[in-house]
Amino acid sequence: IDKKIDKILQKYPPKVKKNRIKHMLTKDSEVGQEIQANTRTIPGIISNRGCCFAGCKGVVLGPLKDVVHIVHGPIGCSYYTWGTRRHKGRSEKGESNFLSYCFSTDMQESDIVFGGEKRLRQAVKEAYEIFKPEAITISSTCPVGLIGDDIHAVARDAQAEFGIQVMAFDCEGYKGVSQSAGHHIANNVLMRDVIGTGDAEMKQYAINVMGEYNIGGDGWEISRILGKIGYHIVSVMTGDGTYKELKSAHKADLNLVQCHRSINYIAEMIEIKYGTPWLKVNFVGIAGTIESLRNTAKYFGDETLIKRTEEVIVEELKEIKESMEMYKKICEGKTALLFVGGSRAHHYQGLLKELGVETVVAGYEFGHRDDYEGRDIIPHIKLDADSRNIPDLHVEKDEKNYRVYLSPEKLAELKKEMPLGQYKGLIQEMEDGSYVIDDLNHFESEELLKALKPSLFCSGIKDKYVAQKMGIFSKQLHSYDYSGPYAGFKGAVIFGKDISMGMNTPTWGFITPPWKQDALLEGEVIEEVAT
Ligand code: CFM
Ligand code: HCA
Repeated sequence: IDKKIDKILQKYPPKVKKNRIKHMLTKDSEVGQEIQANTRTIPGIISNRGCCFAGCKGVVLGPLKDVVHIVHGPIGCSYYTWGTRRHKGRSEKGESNFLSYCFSTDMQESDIVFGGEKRLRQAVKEAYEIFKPEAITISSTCPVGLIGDDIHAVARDAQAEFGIQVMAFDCEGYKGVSQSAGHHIANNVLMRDVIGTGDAEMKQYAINVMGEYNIGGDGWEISRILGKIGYHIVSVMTGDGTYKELKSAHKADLNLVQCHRSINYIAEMIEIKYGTPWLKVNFVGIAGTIESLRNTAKYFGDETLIKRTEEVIVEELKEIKESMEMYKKICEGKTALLFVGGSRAHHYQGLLKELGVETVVAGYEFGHRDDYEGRDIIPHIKLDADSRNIPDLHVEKDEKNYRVYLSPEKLAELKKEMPLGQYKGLIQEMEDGSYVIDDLNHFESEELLKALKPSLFCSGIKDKYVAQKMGIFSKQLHSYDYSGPYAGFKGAVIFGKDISMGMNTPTWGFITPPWKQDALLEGEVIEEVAT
């Protein structure tokens, strides 16, 4: 690790330094590099990570719009995440959309002491009677695991009584080391209980778009392009998605994987059980979008589809060319620090490069080593107690529904040309000399901002304002600061516009951080006199 980073680490006690240094590297393409990831955050350190419940209910399940998602827990777990992730959903006339609601059992002290099952049964009953959803999910928060409410028994009984699927998720916040555990738990139940239960009619070029959550409308822009080319989108997992569509996802001819971290379990399991291969795509950035579209068309191998893809690319590029050139002129030469959950710190690097912005630091909150180093290292990842806690779902070939779209020979040939069943990870994208840092914390973020003075800090709500008070523009790459879409062709222009405005506003020059002006606390210590 180089001097700048070492200086930051000097402030730590030796044991902490020894731990943190394993989560950092300076990119050097001459050597194979390893990074530690998906391990516990050191107690006492404030990092940006969320919890297992957030990854399960908030990330993977939440966007399914025709489902009522009941949170079994105290109200805060629901309320503080109610709509903040901005996974948008809209429905045609007559379809249900419960996304704007917040369903919680609102556990009180007496439920914690005497048990909350009765309250949960009542909540499921009310939700069914009032909303008549396609399905209901029940997600556990921390106290539920501690007091031992049997959410599975409640789900079973409700399913028998109401005749709709009721699924229970053991995603107590404290499980695992981050949101990532929750993704896995959600993936397992959706694979076991939903995917494979439907029999929808398939059209030509049937695909699923996986790991796309329609934040700020990204999924809509991606679907617009894929639809224009002529793909039949069977399901989106899970942005603006439905339970109804998910049931037939096993019948698609190809799975596109946008966010590898959150959905790779389903992608892998579908391939084993039903034979459908998955292709790693990235629809953020123009080059990424074009490459993803070309690979998808090539998989199907149909000349008309390949030709149509090229036509759409030309048409779309024509529309955005001028604006992208203009924003590039404004952004050229700037630098960025990216710190997001498990995929965007990788996905946004291409788009930033297209706008002339160099990524000097990038890292994930909770990505695993394969998200950094590529899937080839998966067999070498050491399992620790925390990962062992998250059950793997074992699936086998479904003889009746297993289909082979391409011959094994053709598939092997294509694998040499495109990331089919493969992900190369974030590190390979980085320039030599740039830093990769896992599970960055607030102290390190502030020190890095001071040392590197980037023009752009791409992160989330927890640290955005610290950067801005230092005079550095911060763009939330989670919620997009209420803007978007940023994916696809049209999204690239919106992103270019947003960061051009943000970095160049004269405001930053007028800011003096409050802690440089005044002492944070004022007053004098006096002896209290009893009256
Ligand atoms: Fe995947 Fe996501 Fe991300 Fe993620 Fe998330 Fe998110 Fe994210 Mo926030 S699924 S890993 S758990 S791309 S909610 S839509 S923005 S941390 S980088
Ligand atoms: C989560 C959701 C989050 C938080 C974003 C942030 C999101 O992890 O529970 O910290 O700004 O994208 O909404 O990642």
